[in-house]
Amino acid sequence: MKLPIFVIPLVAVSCLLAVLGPQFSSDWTSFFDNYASAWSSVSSPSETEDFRSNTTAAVNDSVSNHSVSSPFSSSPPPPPPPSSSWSSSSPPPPIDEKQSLPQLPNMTTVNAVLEETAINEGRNVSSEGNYEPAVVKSRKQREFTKLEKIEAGLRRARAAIKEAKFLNQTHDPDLVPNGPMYWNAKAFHRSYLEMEKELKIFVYEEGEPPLFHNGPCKSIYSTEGNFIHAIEMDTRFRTKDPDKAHVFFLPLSVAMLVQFVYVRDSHDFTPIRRTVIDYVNVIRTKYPFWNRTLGADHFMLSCHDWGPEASRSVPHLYKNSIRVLCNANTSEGFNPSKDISFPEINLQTGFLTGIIGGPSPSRRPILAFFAGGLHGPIRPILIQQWENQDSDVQVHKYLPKDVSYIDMMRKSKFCLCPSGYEVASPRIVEAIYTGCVPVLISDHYIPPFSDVINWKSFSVSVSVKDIPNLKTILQGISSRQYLRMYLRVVKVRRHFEVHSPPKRFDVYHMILHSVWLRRLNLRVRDR
Ligand SMILES: *[C@@H]1O[C@H](CO)[C@@H](O)[C@H](O)[C@H]1NC(C)=O
Ligand SMILES: *[C@@H]1O[C@H](CO)[C@@H](O)[C@H](O)[C@H]1NC(C)=O
Ligand SMILES: *[C@@H]1O[C@H](CO)[C@@H](O)[C@H](O)[C@H]1NC(C)=O
Ligand SMILES: *[C@@H]1O[C@H](CO)[C@@H](O)[C@H](O)[C@H]1NC(C)=O
Ligand SMILES: *[C@@H]1O[C@H](CO)[C@@H](O)[C@H](O)[C@H]1NC(C)=O
Ligand SMILES: *[C@@H]1O[C@H](CO)[C@@H](O)[C@H](O)[C@H]1NC(C)=O
Ligand SMILES: *[C@@H]1O[C@H](CO)[C@@H](O)[C@H](O)[C@H]1NC(C)=O
Ligand SMILES: *[C@H]1O[C@H](CO)[C@@H](O)[C@H](O)[C@H]1NC(C)=O
Repeated sequence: MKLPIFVIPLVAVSCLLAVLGPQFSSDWTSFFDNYASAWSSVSSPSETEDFRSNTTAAVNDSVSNHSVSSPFSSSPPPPPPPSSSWSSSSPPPPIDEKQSLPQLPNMTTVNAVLEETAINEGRNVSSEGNYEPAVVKSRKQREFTKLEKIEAGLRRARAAIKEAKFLNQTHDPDLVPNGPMYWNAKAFHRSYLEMEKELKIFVYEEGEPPLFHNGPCKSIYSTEGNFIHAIEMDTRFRTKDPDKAHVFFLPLSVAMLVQFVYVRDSHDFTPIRRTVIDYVNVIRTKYPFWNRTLGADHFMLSCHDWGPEASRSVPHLYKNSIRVLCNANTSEGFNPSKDISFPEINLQTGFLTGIIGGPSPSRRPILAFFAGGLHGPIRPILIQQWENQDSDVQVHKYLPKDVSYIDMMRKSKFCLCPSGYEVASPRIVEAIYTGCVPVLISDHYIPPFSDVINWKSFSVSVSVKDIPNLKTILQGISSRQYLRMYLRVVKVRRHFEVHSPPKRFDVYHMILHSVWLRRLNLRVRDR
């Protein structure tokens, strides 16, 4: 089946409007509730290390019954996930192997942004080694100086970031980052300011809603729609001139592909795969930019469990492009030096109203709290060990109807965030919103913004084998240490907040910053 890609003018849309008309806008939640989507410690900080992201921790969390893990609703959980012929455990559908994958030059990690060589050079990327028609070459001649200008700006930015640690911090009316939550607060701040000065993103206009330029803004996948809408409306970072762009955004929504293209219960990924392939074919035929880097300065995003799978449709997209994914499972090809962990935020109403905030530690009588379905292999262990065992460690499958999930979080010092069916869990951000220190129980998970923030400073990682010792571990954290963590949770909260329009340092800008850092690691040149 060939799915046509229509080229139409961009429709400006906003998450807070009923974009799709009444039949969808009012039914988001129920759609996502009914749709059983799912088959789906960081090192101690060192003052001199920057943008560290060596995360040893992990969470293979997933949520098949998304409404269950969706604490903001008391709706009953949806049906169990279908078993799948192409789940993560089974091999992905065959991909087009016709084109070989030229190996990109050495990948500099984000960590290395501030290292000497990386600063000066970045990662060289060009399409060399790829057959290039002469026509394209002569056209590229014209772009050369524009690209050079862009690269010169990036070189200057790298130098400024590198220097930041020796300078006094710049005044900033909104936030002067500091504290152990940041691997290097000065470098982050400088990098953020450089991003504001430099970063330009080109959003391909090809494709039409609802599959493109659109995405869910409520539900568990809300970050997908919120980001897409925010960047479409962006006047600061978005450029209409692709020759001025540092990065190129493929505005497709995997959640929408699953809703509109995937045949429910078919277990057939082909329609989604074809749509992604067609889209990349359109943009790489029409524009010179994809071929120039084989996708390395292009990014896509998905909060849907199938995001990684969708990216596999096009080998260069999977291997070269920046993938912003909630399902940031390093065992499934998530590469923290080029990919970006996307926070999963369950916005039932589309707004933060009533979600943010919680009492001080002294008014949190419960030591630890969890409620949710028995998804994946970790939660059954947790439930078996702790359900109804101990009033300090409150572990529940489901809360009684009259008990508010969010209030339980507010009454708890620690919120347990165990894996479900896949790695990302909305609980982590919910804990941060409510001032509850997150406890990550996970494998192969890279938490969001690990390139900038040190999760170890405001969260606890507990391995699966230590689940029986949960209480001892948490009680072993002194009240002074707990207070520090709590205050840091409150401080990092702003980086996870969703605003419309976006505000500086909020989740939208943090994602842009992660994209910016990945781009700083590239040096694009023409032949
Ligand atoms: C983190 O990375 C640094 C440098 O790469 C290394 O020295 C340190 O041991 C790492 N820590 C962990 C916990 O892996
Ligand atoms: C992460 O990926 C590995 C490898 O595919 C898989 O075994 C594991 O279940 C995944 N984690 C989750 C939580 O899905
Ligand atoms: C790639 O990096 C490794 C380790 O940093 C280095 O040994 C190797 O020479 C590099 N390869 C190229 C082609 O630069
Ligand atoms: C990138 O290319 C330039 C010039 O072609 C070269 O001098 C530099 O060493 C390369 N950098 C890396 C990281 O490969
Ligand atoms: C940094 O601030 C201190 C005190 O405010 C001042 O003495 C010093 O000269 C400043 N350094 C730089 C490099 O601006
Ligand atoms: C990019 O390369 C593909 C073949 O790899 C080619 O079909 C396409 O026309 C190229 N795009 C441009 C704009 O030249
Ligand atoms: C997490 O991944 C590991 C390794 O792939 C696997 O053994 C474990 O069962 C997974 N846990 C969950 C909760 O999926
Ligand atoms: C998922 O939710 C539905 C209700 O929407 C419920 O009937 C079903 O039992 C739940 N499944 C699991 C595995 O929790």
